[in-house]
Amino acid sequence: MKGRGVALLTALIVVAIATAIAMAIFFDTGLLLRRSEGGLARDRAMLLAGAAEAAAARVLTEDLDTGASAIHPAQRWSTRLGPVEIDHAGIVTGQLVDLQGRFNLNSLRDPNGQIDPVALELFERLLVTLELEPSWAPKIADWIDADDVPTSGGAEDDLYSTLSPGYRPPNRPLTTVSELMLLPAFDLARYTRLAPHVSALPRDASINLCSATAALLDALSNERQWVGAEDALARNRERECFPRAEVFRSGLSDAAGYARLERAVGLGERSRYFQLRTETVIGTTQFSLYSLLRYESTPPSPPGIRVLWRHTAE
Ligand SMILES: [Ca+2]
Repeated sequence: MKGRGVALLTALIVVAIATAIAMAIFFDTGLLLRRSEGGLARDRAMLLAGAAEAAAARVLTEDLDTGASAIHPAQRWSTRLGPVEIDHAGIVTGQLVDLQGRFNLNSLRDPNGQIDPVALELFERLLVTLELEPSWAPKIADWIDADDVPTSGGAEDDLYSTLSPGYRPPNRPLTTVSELMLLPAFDLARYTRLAPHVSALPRDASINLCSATAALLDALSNERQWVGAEDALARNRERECFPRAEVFRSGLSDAAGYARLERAVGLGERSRYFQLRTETVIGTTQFSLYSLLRYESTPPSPPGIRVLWRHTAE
């Protein structure tokens, strides 16, 4: 009887081991299938996003080639693309945003890599308008200016190297706004509030007043007029550029201040940097892609749109 008991136990153990191996193979195969499906869906999403980029580039080129004196959100480029359902592929939606309607964080750095005091003051006013601490302005300016010498209220190597783990500020222009999340204590709530009003563009990107956010217009004029009245601002923009640069300038009490801002950050009515946000749904999977587009018109090349980068986060 004892021998039969051992044989039974051995048989049970063998069955248990075989079951465990079968389960492991089944699980691994399932995982591999899911991974392959995910990879395929991602590839398909990238193809659809590429198609959305081509469509957006065509609309933008047509709008910008007309030689219109102003680029504004009442034009066709601002209309949402889709949602378009493509058989056996997925659903794609695209939205262009004029990035020159935001404060360019890289304008905090002058052509020599030093902090521009006029841009710094404007950024402080923008933070206050958004009910964020203005003390972030010198910290962000030090993050991107060329030197390692902290400005008043700023922070350089001396702070970041004492953190655990320690790191160093890049001392170069930002490539994405999300880099701000690397600043200690600059949390998601602050980022979410600030991000729609700022961009990370080359220094030649001036502010387009026709698409400037309400908070940016108020920071520029140093008056509280449009924050809280966003609907009225949108209504003024239903047909044409608003405010026209000349009207905005003449409405300010400080004409010299306008000239200083114009020199520091550039003020105008045209744009050539746009963000395309593409949302793609494939089965149950959703992808977001952010493409930075620049309109280029340098003869003898024909005018057109260049994609400068693509990111999965803003
Ligand atoms: Ca620095």
